[in-house]
Amino acid sequence: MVSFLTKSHIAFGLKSNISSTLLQFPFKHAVRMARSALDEMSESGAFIRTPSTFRNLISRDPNSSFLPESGRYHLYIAYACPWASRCLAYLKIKGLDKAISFSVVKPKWERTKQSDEHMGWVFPVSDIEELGAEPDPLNGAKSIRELYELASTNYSGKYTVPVLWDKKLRTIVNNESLEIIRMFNTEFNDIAENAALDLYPPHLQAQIDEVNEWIYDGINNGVYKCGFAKKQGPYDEAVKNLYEALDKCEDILSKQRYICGNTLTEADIRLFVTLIRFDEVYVVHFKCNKKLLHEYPNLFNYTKDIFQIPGMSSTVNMEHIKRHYYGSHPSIDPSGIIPLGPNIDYSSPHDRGRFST
Ligand SMILES: N[C@@H](CCC(=O)N[C@@H](CS)C(=O)NCC(=O)O)C(=O)O
Repeated sequence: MVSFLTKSHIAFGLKSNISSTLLQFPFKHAVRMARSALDEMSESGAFIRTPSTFRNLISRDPNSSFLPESGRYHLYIAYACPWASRCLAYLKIKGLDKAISFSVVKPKWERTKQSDEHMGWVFPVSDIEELGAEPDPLNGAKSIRELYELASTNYSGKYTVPVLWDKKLRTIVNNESLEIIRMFNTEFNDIAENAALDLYPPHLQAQIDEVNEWIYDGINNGVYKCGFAKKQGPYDEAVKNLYEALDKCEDILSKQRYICGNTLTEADIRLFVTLIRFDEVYVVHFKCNKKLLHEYPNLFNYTKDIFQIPGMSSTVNMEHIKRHYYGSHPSIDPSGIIPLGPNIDYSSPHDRGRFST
């Protein structure tokens, strides 16, 4: 049975381990949630992210409804989105891009229907309309919203990317990047070209979980809390937490190559997707300008190091990233003007080879 997470199950779902039993709930179940990130606001003016809804797990367990078959799944992403980009990064570095296809939406949000005002991710109508994006090859959908509506007739949450789509059952398997990357890490190892790479090895799991928690809160989601705060108090608090977390990373990275030691892990991929957007977008658009990334010697060189892992640079499309953020949030940037700089070259040499791996 496919699972569809309801509000009352969200707390459990977020705490549950990826390998735990599938959440078994009626598929066609309505959820009342925010329609867009711009609605995710508490009364105090703080940004509060809504949990993801489709939480099925692909598993090698023969009883699973979602077996890890080559050619069965499709990943819908936006290059702009850090959460979607971490899934794409896994596709590339695990060598899964022949087994799992992917497609990219247009960077700038547009109206998803003529009949209402919702703005969101849409597909170009042809291969030449938008460099780096393509029409939906599977369902001919005009928007990511349409995919959610195909998967559930009464869905009322946000229409987010990433979306992991099952071509066989014609539904959304999962729309939570944290779970998607864990599945990519372990469940496809019979077909992954780089099966030996384990980004969540058992002996580091406790450490990865621990750093993920404060990096998510302070940095990954922290930049959004800075940018979408509607009042000075929540902004001040978010920016303080952000820079405490960045300073902590800088300190860790002054002693070792990666965030959990001298081995690349999930924690690095999760941190990277925010760092690569920092100076180009978050500094200006989300008011994270107390200190720039390239002013942190270790964090800056670390970002280049991860960027230069084979396959990673292809997951970073800075043109899409900038056009999305500066063009899609009129409540914080009504002009939509894209700042010119700073155009940092992350492929230039770094100094991280000074640590043994
Ligand atoms: N928890 C989700 C978050 C995904 C998410 O927030 N995606 C954003 C783009 S960065 C989105 O699609 N937003 C659409 C909207 O807010 O309407 C995940 O990590 O997969």
